[in-house]
Amino acid sequence: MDPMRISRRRLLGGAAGAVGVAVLRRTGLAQVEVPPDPTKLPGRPLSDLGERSPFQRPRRVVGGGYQGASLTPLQDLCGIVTPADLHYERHHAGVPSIDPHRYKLLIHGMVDRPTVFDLEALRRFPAVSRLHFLECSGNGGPAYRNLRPDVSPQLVDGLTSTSEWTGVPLATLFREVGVQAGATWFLAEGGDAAVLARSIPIAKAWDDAMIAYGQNGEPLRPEQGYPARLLVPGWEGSSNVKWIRRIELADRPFMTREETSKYTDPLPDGTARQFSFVMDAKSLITFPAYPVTLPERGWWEVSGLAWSGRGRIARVDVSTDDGNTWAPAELQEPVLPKCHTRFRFLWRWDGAETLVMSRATDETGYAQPTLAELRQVRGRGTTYHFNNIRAWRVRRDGTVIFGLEE
Ligand SMILES: Nc1nc2c(c(=O)[nH]1)N[C@H]1C(S)=C(S)[C@@H](COP(=O)(O)O)O[C@H]1N2
Ligand SMILES: [Mo]
Repeated sequence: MDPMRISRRRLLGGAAGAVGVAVLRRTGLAQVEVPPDPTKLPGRPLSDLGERSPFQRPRRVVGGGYQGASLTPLQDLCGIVTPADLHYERHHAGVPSIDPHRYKLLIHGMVDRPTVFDLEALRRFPAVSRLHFLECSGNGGPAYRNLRPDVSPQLVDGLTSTSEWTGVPLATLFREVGVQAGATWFLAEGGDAAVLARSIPIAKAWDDAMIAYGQNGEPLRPEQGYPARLLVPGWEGSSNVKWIRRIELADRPFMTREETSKYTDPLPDGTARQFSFVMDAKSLITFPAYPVTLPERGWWEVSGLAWSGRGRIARVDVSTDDGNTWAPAELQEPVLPKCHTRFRFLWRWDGAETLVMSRATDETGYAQPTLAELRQVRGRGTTYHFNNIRAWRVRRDGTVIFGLEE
């Protein structure tokens, strides 16, 4: 056992925590073994490709209650960026293998100059790079269905990730082909076996949609749509069509499978919610969370992620007393629009059982609802957009489980 650990436990177990820490620093040093002389240890030689420390083995979880998905290990990440090899995946018929030299994107329909762009052509246009989250609208189903307490942040909400995306604004391509008057929607179609297709209002192209070919400083990963995908920042994952091969402009939506039988939600009043593009503000505490155990009472930093499809996160409030009182968490820079934002909150745990929760508010004033509030407007038949407040139950023995609600 680490002697530092023992002395810390013994000292902090005493009455005066602050004094304990001061004593720990001094006596701790005397007890710690001097580390081996590093000049005597041969280091690894240079390599042409880096890899993670063998002590770190973060992994996506394939499945985990979701179909055709692998989930980001949110609890293993720091900051806001998701390493590309841990970005969640969701696809309906596998990852196609596309030769970048044969890749083509056709833009046609209500345009003056129907055009086929190859990858080189796309890369010749002025590029933009932006950090944005991407989230599947089915994310958080376990939280909404409220089934079991032994779920990690990865299993609760692992269908969200943040990357720096590089590409050409769709507005640039639309100016190039000349959008005809009266065009209001476009179809985005993927080149995978699912031929996933979504209708997108043209306003999103004039706003911030892009054809992305870069992810965190390198070409897209195959799982993320290599060599190019549509990115519609802040909008539900399924509208960010990967392996994009065709865009057709029209004066109406196309009513594809993905916006009729799927990605449409029945509401309690018998109507359906369709084209629910925007991802509402949401937050998730990633520490402390199942399966960690807090080894002792005292000061802990609660940390997590907040995001909104409408813009920037304005504030995150944290409650450590079953939701009775809330206090603002610190937002860690950078706080970017439509991007994961890291929040931190210092908490002195007194050792009693309690629920720890976070509530995000975005710059439009929209605040994350409770499960009861969300259920009231969406009912129980819904299968998408679960942004209700999540809770972690910290028990007296320091174990943490997902806080199920009645
Ligand atoms: N062509 C194509 N695009 C697609 C999909 C797909 O199956 N095929 N899945 C969609 C869904 S449901 C989601 S949530 C996101 C997931 O993007 P990611 O795998 O890069 O995280 O891609 C969307 N784009
Ligand atoms: Mo999705």
